[in-house]
Amino acid sequence: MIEVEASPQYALVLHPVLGREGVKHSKLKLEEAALLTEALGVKVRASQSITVREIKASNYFGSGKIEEVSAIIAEHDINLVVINTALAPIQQRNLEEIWNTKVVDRTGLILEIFALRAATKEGRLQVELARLGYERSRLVRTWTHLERQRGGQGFLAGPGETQIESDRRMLADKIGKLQKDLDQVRRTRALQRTKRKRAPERVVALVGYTNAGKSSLFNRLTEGGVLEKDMLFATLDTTHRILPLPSGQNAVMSDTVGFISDLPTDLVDAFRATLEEVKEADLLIHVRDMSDPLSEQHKQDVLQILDSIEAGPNHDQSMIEVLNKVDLVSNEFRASIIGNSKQNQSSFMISCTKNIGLDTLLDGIETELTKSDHVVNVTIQPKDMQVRAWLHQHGIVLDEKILELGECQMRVRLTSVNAGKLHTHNPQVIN
Ligand SMILES: Nc1nc2c(ncn2[C@@H]2O[C@H](COP(=O)(O)OP(=O)(O)OP(=O)(O)O)[C@@H](O)[C@H]2O)c(=O)[nH]1
Ligand SMILES: [Mg+2]
Repeated sequence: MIEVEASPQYALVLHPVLGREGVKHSKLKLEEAALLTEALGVKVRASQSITVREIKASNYFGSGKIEEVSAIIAEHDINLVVINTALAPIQQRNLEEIWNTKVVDRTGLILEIFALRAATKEGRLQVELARLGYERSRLVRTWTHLERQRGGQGFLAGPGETQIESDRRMLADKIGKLQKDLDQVRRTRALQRTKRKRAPERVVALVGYTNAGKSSLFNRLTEGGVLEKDMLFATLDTTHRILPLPSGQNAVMSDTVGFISDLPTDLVDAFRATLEEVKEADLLIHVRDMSDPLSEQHKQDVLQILDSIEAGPNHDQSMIEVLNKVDLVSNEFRASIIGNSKQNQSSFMISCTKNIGLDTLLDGIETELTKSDHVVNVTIQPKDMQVRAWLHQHGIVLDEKILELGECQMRVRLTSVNAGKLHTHNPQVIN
């Protein structure tokens, strides 16, 4: 059998600089776009920031810039141009025609990466739904002038698939069916979540910008087994593992998809169910990459996304900040971080690779989780045994003894909400 090699993808990455974006900032954003492109398994042949004085409705760039880019495309055999902004469908299509290459904007790029990474059924359905939502606005697009370059179900796939999608009604049907499948998968997930909620273990969810080190921390603190890689969006699907706490008790930790600035709304919507988990966690751990020059801006991006899903400190959810990768920062910078974190008790400096600060962080997690807990001593009469079952379900039983007459004595750790419920509904059992 003769194997036909797919033609290689050589990408040109462009970061449009509008207004007064600083040189340093645009350089970093360009680097991020190049990393995103590489996360697709595409080779970046050239990359550059490109000043845009006025956005043109039809082609985005003015004719001079378009010619400059044409020259780069010819010089480097480029067959994919990534433009690090959101393009209107018409702009994208016109540029594809002028340059005779594929053109992908930032949203398309992120969706494509998600399509590649999604491994679970829910993940795949969510990405597919987001992709169709994005494609719906681009139905007029024609791919026929572009040869098929890669298989798979992503955007860079060939014309066969997109031709089908050019039928609006079929697309609507497809979206409807996907939505139904997704609802089914989500019902199962909600059920699992309810089960987890009923379990006494608290849930600690890792959140943060992509590549901050969430999975690395997850693997250090739990049995792990999650992929940690220097690649944007290495993790897409959520994983749960037992998190052993210093006192010997257990919590559950979840590792999930990372955030990025300008996360496409279609994607945030599609991943709402995954993000629900974040929202319902007892504690969030915001992992930050302190070696990243845009760390502060990424922090703001993460807080904003959390806000948009009604999670995080602005929504009464406890959160710890973890300053990761301190092994990579200068001594001066580290000293300044220490200075700042002294003022902020819920901030921990760590390095996953050098094993720095992990024990202190674990203590901090336990303290935060049990901060508002109440330890209650109870004696339950045989007629009240349903209270015993409730306590086992909702609390952490620290000690339990059955007395001769069948009474049950217990010492139980309860969240303040559950302690309140016990006081209201079964005050007779409290010693
Ligand atoms: N030097 C250094 N590298 C680290 C540290 N923690 C994580 N890394 C590296 O950073 C890269 C990204 O780590 P991950 O744990 O995959 O990051 P993530 O936040 O899960 O990223 P996504 O799943 O892609 O959102 C990997 O190459 C890690 O080895 C650290 O403390 N120091
Ligand atoms: Mg990860």
